[in-house]
Amino acid sequence: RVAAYDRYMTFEEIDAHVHETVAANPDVASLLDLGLSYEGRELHGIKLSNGAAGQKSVWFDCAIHAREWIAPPVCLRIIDEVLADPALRDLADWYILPVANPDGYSYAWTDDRFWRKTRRPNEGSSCIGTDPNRNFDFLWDSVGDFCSEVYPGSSAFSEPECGAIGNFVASNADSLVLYVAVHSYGEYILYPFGHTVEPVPNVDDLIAAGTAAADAIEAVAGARYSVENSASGLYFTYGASDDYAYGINAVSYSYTFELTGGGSGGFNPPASLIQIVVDEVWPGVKALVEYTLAN
Ligand code: 0X9
Ligand code: ZN
Repeated sequence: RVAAYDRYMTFEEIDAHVHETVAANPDVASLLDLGLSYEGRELHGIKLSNGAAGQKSVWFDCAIHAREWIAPPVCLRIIDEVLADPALRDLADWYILPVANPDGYSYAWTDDRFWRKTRRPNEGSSCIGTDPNRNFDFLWDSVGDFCSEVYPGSSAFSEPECGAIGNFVASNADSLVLYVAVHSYGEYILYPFGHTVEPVPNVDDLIAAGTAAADAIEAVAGARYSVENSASGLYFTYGASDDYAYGINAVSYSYTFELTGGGSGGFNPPASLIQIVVDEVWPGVKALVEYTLAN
């Protein structure tokens, strides 16, 4: 059962799709159950595996930022591809979380198309939510006020969505090789860290693997994505998910994909772009996984 790529899917549709996909493919797919969001929505993804013991694993999450609707289709496309190709399941076990911030994603459908944060109220303020990509427990820093779009929360992992991902990543460090957070926008493949431009020890490997992904995208879509250090390519950050996964040594390869923008402000690409984006990004994902598992 293939997802829709000609329109955006609601959280309920995506969640139903996840459950149907697991039910229809019991031999290779199982539910990735990370618990509940603040408002009680399911943090449900999919594990795809050949069932062999001792496999390495790779992680993808999408839409930890509520308004980045172009991201979940990329996660769903990864699921389609890995279901269809046993060789991909022989490479690694795949963990894919299509909507990492379901409360925010749902609010972006019902109330505010450009909502970014979680939906947990902040005590003593009328401004709601925390930037989940500043809430991870690696160099978490209490900067900014409640109303800031990058408010990091009252403490590291104050947000259940972030704690759930962080806990999974930390407790699967033995098998995990690659962590990818899928965001929009800007057409970047970003590698750690966000708090310093100082090169990390395996920066050459990070750049080589990221470049393999960018080259695979270029082969189908032309030169588009640039491979950059988060801090120098974008801006300085603390407490981001990719830096957490890398910083606690859960993975040796960690990235943020910033997909294509388009439409108002870049966060609202027309639905006609979905198919194009998933078609061009998948070869990059495949190349990245092949590279990181071989090195
Ligand atoms: O600022 C972010 O969280 C990401 N950009 S977005 O426009 N999607 O909000 C970039 C995060 C990159 N990773 C790190 N800075 N560690
Ligand atoms: Zn984002």
